[in-house]
Amino acid sequence: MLVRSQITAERQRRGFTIVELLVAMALIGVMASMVGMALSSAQGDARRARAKLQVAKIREILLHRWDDYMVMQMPVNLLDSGVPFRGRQRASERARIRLALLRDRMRIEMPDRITDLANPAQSWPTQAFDTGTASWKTVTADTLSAPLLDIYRERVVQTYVALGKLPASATYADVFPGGVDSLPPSSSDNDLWTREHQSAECLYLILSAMNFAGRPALDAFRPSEIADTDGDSMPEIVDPWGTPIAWARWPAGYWFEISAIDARTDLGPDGFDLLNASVRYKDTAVATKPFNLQPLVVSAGPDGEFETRFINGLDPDSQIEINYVGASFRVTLSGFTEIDPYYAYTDTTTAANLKTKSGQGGVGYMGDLDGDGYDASVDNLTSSEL
Ligand SMILES: [Ca+2]
Ligand SMILES: [Ca+2]
Ligand SMILES: [Ca+2]
Ligand SMILES: [Ca+2]
Repeated sequence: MLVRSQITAERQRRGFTIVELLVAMALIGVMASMVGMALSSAQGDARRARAKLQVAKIREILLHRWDDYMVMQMPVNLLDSGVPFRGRQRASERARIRLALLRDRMRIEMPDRITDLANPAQSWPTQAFDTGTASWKTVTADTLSAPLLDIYRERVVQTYVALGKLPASATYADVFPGGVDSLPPSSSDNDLWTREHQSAECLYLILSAMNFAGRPALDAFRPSEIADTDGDSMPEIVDPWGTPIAWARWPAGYWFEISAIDARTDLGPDGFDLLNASVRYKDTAVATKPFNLQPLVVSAGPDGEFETRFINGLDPDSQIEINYVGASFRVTLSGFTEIDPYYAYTDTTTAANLKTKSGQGGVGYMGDLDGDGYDASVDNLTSSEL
């Protein structure tokens, strides 16, 4: 019979063989990597949850303003040389002019690109059909007042004045010395505002001039969530992976992409145009009728890439950017012209085109835009999926 001390001595003498040691080390390695994977996936989950929360918060703040526009009065003035407009179509013509003014006001007050801020309220030389005289008449709409535009512009100018990049006497035009169309994409060749991340920078501007739940909207974000990632001194809200959170005011292309969706049926009619007064209804050549659009807020996700059309204002493929007041981006009929939230670059005359490759010009379109075989938008977090 072995006594306890003999067993202990036997064990001590044996020690570990090389094989045992190697197995133990391999096991420790596997366990360590399992713990590491669990930790990093927990970290990834936590980041996704945080990004979701940010996107939801921004969406809620934007929708708060969005809803105000539904009932907002517009200075519609249906007069023809001082003679009141007559005829049954009076209501729908009024609604059409109101829609044009309303969209212009939304463009200015909820900018998602620099051109929205660079172009002031437009005058809308319009015509309206008077059934009383059975003729088109030139009508006038009063000039839109958009006080927020001045606030945004002043903030941009003061940012650069404070940094000594512009003189104290500078005006908004000085931010674009070569004109807004020649704005450089990145800050390597410009020390003022740049196109890169412009939608995120516009989003920050909007939030900076807004109250939400009785407090400045920016109070809803921690200082660590605000950064200037592209070095042009215009801040952005950044997601947990350090990428600016982008947004699109009229993301019609987001819905064109999803072929299973018939936007008009599934999203309902344009909530701002209850009388179906838009030019798109009148023009039989335009198949895509307006549907209900809500703002789209997007985090690029863990890969930091959007692959979303125009969301950065930088189109990697064609370097063309939608300027909503530009003549070629509007819909026009019988001299009546309106801003077109449903604009897509190529042939927009059939709904089918908007859902295929040729329709990828729609704002908010997500997919493999750079054609490298990988769709970097699949891990994006968007407000439409909340
Ligand atoms: Ca920028
Ligand atoms: Ca910036
Ligand atoms: Ca992505
Ligand atoms: Ca790609």
